[in-house]
Amino acid sequence: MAFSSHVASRLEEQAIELPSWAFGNSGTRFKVFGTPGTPRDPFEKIADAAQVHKHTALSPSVALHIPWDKVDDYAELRKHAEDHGVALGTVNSNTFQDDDYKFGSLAHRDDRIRRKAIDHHLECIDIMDETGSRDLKIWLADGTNYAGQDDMRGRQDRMHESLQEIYARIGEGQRLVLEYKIFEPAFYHMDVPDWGTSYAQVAALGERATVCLDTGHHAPSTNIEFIVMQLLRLGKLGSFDFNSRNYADDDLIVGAADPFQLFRILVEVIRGGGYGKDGDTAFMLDQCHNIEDKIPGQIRSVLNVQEMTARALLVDREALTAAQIEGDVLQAHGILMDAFYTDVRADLAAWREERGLPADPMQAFAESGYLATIAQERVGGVQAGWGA
Ligand code: LRH
Ligand code: MN
Repeated sequence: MAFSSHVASRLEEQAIELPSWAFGNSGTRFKVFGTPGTPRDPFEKIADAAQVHKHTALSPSVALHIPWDKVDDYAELRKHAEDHGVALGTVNSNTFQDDDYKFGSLAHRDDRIRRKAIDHHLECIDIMDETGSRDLKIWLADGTNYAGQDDMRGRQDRMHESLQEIYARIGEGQRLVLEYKIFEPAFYHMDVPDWGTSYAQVAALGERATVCLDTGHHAPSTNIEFIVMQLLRLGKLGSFDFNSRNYADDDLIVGAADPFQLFRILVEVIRGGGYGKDGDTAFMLDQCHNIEDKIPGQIRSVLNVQEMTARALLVDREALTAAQIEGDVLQAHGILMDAFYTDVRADLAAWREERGLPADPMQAFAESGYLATIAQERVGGVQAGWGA
């Protein structure tokens, strides 16, 4: 049974931004593995990201991370992206790899350190003006490791002041998205540990400030779709960092560890008006392919999001609402599970072919020989990574 025209057209509204850093080398504290053909600069990262969009039409933009993607000429980088059929997306700041930020950045006690961190964010907004990016994404490693190490209240107040100065520079058509994370690299408290803190901080800034929800940044067994519902209800779910995890911030392929959770999250995104062309919630991947090939890893990821989106779009909302009003617990639950258990893979393959896309993008990319080509061409130089 093919998709209804409604579902088929809703699927065309999907756009999942790719993280430039997923195409570079990444790993753990134990080892960062290299791979033949790994990009050496942002231009090669964007060329690789464009391969994902070429085979899926799902990922029209690439997020940058500063300074990992620093270049002399952002207009040239923007043109390069456009020549490859993609756009430059979210600009991610980085105040987690400089010795000065050992005890924090925007929340730091020292005026000089806070000044430095604020100026880095103002530089990121200058870059957004050149790349045409909408979102400045701020994730702070700020926090403490031991109780009593610092005054948590004072840190919140200093962070607020710093964010206010950054927010004042956010221009027309631009947004600030503040990402939260429950722990790591701080192991006692993070200054933005949860959605409530991020919401409190962005609500105090203004309407162009929103929350970023990274699916790997919660305590185990957190009902993430409840947070999605609430942030959409409050009009503050600015963006997702999609990935999956079994234990902590594993940054694995989205949907790999818990496809049902991804489905439940997308059901709430659609129900809350955050999906598609009318939604205001950006979808981004934030993943690291430590051992698997990176481009196929990203293709698999966007296909996983597409597949669970298709299933979520199949939820019979009318019947579900009727069962909920009835208080028919098992009927209501059953209706949601029917959609989740609907195998949409063949319909998606047909949907792709109808739009001139390969029915099986993973196979099409494998047969393209692109990986062998870049492994051959990209000899010498330094493979890109987190530069930690
Ligand atoms: C922090 C984080 C953040 C990025 C980084 C690459 O864990 O999720 O979004 O800056 O990963
Ligand atoms: Mn993230």
